[in-house]
Amino acid sequence: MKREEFIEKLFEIGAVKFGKFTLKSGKVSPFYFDLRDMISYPELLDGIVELLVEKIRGLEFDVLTGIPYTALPIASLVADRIKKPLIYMRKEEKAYGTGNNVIGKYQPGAVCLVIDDLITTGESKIETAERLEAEGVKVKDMVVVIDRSNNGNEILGRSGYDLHSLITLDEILAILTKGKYIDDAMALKVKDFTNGLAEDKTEIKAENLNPLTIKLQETMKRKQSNLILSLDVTNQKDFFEILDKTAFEIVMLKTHADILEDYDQSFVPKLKEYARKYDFHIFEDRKFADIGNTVRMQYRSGIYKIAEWAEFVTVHLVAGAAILDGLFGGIEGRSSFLLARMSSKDNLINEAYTRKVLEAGRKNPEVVSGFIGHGKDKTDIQRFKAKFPAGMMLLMPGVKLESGTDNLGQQYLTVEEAIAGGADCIIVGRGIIKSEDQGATAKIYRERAWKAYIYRIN
Ligand code: 5BU
Repeated sequence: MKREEFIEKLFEIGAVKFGKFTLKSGKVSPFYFDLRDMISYPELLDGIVELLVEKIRGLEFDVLTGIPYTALPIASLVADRIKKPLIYMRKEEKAYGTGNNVIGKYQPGAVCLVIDDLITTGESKIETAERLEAEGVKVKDMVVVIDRSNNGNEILGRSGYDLHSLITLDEILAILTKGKYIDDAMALKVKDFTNGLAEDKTEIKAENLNPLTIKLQETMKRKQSNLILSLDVTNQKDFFEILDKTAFEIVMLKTHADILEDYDQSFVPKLKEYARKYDFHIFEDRKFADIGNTVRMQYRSGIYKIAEWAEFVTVHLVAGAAILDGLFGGIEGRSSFLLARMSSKDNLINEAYTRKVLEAGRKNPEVVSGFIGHGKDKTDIQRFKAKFPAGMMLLMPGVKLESGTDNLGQQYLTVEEAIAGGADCIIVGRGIIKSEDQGATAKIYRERAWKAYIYRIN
C-alpha cells in the first residue's frame, strides 16, 4: 500500500480526525488520532504491516513487542510476517523484577524491538522500555505508526533510544490538504496547536527559576565546587572540627540537625557564621513527609525552627504536592529538593512515582530547586535526568571515590559515574568524614567532581 493511500484510509475510517476535541488536560485540540479501530479493517491492517516490515528491515533485534492495547495485535501480525518471536508486557503493573511482567519466551539479554501506534511525549514508550529492561530485556529501537509530535526522535534520543516513525504529523497534513480532505486553515490550526504544546513543554523559563537555585549555581562557579558535604556526626565538636577542615571545598553543607546530641541555641548562629565566612549554602536534609499542616509546624517551630536557618530542605512527596504549600506558604527565600529516587537498596520508589515528583517540581519552580536522585549506572541516570524540567538540578547522594555498598543497604556510585550521568552536585558523607585526612579527601572529591562537571557541561 502506498503511503498516500494509507493516510487517506486512516482519515476515511476516522482514525485521524479534525475538529474540536477536549483532551485529558482540558485543552481543546483541533485534531485527534485513534488507531484502535484499525484492526477491524483487514485491508488497512495489511497495509500497515507491510509498511512496518519495510521500515524495520535492517534493524537488529531478537524479539518484538507491541504496547497494549492498540499496538499489540499489529505487532503480532508483524512478528508472524517476519517470523520473529513476540513478547509483551502486562498492562497492569506487577511488582518490579518478579519475572512475571513479560509474557512470552526470551533469552536474558535479548534485544527487543518496541512497536507502538503513536508518539506524543514519549513517556509510555520510555516506561515500557524501562519495565522491559527491569526484566532483563534490552531495548534499542522503537517504531511508531504516527509521530504526532514531529520530534519523537529527539525525545527518545535523549533517553538513548532510536525512534523510527512511519509517518509524521506534517506528512499527514500535507497529504490530506493535497487531497482536499482538509483545508489549509485547518492544517495551520493543527500546526499552531502542536507548536503551542511544544512551548508548554519547554517548561520553566529562567525568570521563573527559584532565585536560590540561581544563587547556588553562582556559588558553584565562584567556588569551583559542586561538592555537598553531608556532615552526619552526633556532636558539635566533631561537627565544627570537620567543617574547619572542609569548608573551603564545599558549595553546600547538608545537615541532619536531629542527630546532634548536644544541639543547642549556639549551633545555628555558629553555623551561619561559617556559611558566611566560607561561602557555602545550608541544606537541612529533613525529608518532610507529613500532611501540610504538620510539616508547616515541623519546619517552622519545635526545637530546630529549620525555616529560620536552612536555605534548602528535602521533601518526600508521598503525602502529595500540596505539602509544598504547607511548607513554603507565606515564606520567602527558601527552596527545596524533592526526593525523586533514593540510593538505598530495595527502596519502594518506582518509575510512576518518580515521574509524578518531577511533574510536581515542574509546576512549583518557585519553591523547588531540583531533585535528589540516584541510579544504577551512568545510562540509568542519563535517562532519569533527561526527564527533568529545564533548569532543575540533580543532587546525588550515594557517591564515593570507588563504587560499592555499606552494610545497611546504601549503594555507591563513583564521582565520575554520578556526574557524567547528570548529577549537578554530589552529596558525600562517610567518604569524607571517615577518611583519615578529611580536608585532603574533601579536596580530592571536589577536584574530581568539578572536573567531571566541567567536562560534561562543555
Ligand atoms: P553517605 O555517608 O555518603 O552514605 O551519606 C549520604 C547522605 O545522604 C546521608 O546523610 C543520607 O541521609 C543522605 N541520603 C542518601 O544517602 N540517599 C538518599 O537517597 C537520600 C539521602 Br534522599
